[in-house]
Amino acid sequence: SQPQENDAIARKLHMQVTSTDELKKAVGYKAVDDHIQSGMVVGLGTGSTAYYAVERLGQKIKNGQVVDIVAIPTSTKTEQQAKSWGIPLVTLDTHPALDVAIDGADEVDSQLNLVKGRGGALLREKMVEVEARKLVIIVDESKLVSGLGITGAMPVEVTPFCWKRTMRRLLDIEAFQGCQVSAKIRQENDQIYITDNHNYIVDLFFQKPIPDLMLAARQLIDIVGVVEHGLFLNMADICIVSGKDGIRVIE
Ligand code: ABF
Repeated sequence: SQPQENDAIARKLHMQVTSTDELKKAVGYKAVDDHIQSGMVVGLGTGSTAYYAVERLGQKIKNGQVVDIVAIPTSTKTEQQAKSWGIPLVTLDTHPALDVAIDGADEVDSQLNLVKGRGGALLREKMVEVEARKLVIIVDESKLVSGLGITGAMPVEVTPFCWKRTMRRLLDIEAFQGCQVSAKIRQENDQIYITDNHNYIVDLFFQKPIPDLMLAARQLIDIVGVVEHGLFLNMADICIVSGKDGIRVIE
């Protein structure tokens, strides 16, 4: 009957949600356990996977398992979560070199090149994570791809001033020819989405993966009006991946 069927669907959905969450928690906790020691300067990522790394670090500081940690958050959201745990926070201005940063990603290729920023925090993430001696990426296996750019948006943070012109310029990038690129200004509740840095985000969509990532990265940042883009190339050192068969580490 209909109500029973609905119940079964609800149970199945609940199991899927729980299990994806468990996968995220497993990698978040492992990243902290394996890579954070007392005395470190730590970069804290943003998103539903990085959330668990912040939670684990908060727990370990609270019960004295690690001491003398200072952390740099990559978004106001993470800053709030870290504060709620009493994690001591500093900035790149006073602590320009990080021992480690831990963050999620939207896509990860076999070379550990990444698409990041679907959560909107790409600029602070990149500023913080380029300064980390070790960048640890935590994902569930759905994020692993054979070529970057096809599972969803590749975000580009742009200045609000004349953003339509910047968006048109993005569509003309030579490195995207052949990828059938399209662009959309990011919105939230029918309003243009505004980043922590008071900028906008243009989401680029591709029908085919970006063939030359280095060229694309250069041509993106060369456009006046582009603040930063979501291609994180040659930055990740380690990727911790969880899937139904357990956890594995790619280096
Ligand atoms: C951050 O959070 C972003 O760079 C990326 O967009 C997002 C991934 O979020 P989640 O872990 O929730 O999928 O890491």
